[in-house]
Amino acid sequence: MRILLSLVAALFLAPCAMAHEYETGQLHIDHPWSRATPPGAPTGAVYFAIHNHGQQADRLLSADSPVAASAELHTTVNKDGMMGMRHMEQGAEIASGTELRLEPQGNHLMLVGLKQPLVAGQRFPLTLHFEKAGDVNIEVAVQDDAPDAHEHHHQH
Ligand SMILES: [Cu+2]
Repeated sequence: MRILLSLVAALFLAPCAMAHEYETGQLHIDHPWSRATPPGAPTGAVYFAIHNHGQQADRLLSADSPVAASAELHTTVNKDGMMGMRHMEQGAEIASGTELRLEPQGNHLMLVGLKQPLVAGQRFPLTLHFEKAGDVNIEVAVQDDAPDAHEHHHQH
């Protein structure tokens, strides 16, 4: 029950449109955001950081969102000078005391088969599936540009 309550509290105590975060059990999810997409774009990407401040490792297994046919965890790889993306089929482990960062040019959650354009200023729901923490519902803020990495930790 405490997990549910703290999640609800995080939703209502985040009045700032540019910065929001979620606390669920051992995991802290910082500012999920997505870049706006042009009409007809087939894919989008979601970025956020997950910090595990618990004693046990957890694993982000998969995700889904009503705005896309599927959501895949991708890592960016440089193969012979060609940038490519690889689907992390086993998900990504978040060891105790570490952070999993999804950010431009790095790991990201790819929205495949976008059903609607992602419009700056709007939000859309996303469900993260964790091995231990279970399903966590978050909202992704759509932005024109990347949030200032230094500022958004302190905005409230
Ligand atoms: Cu990708």
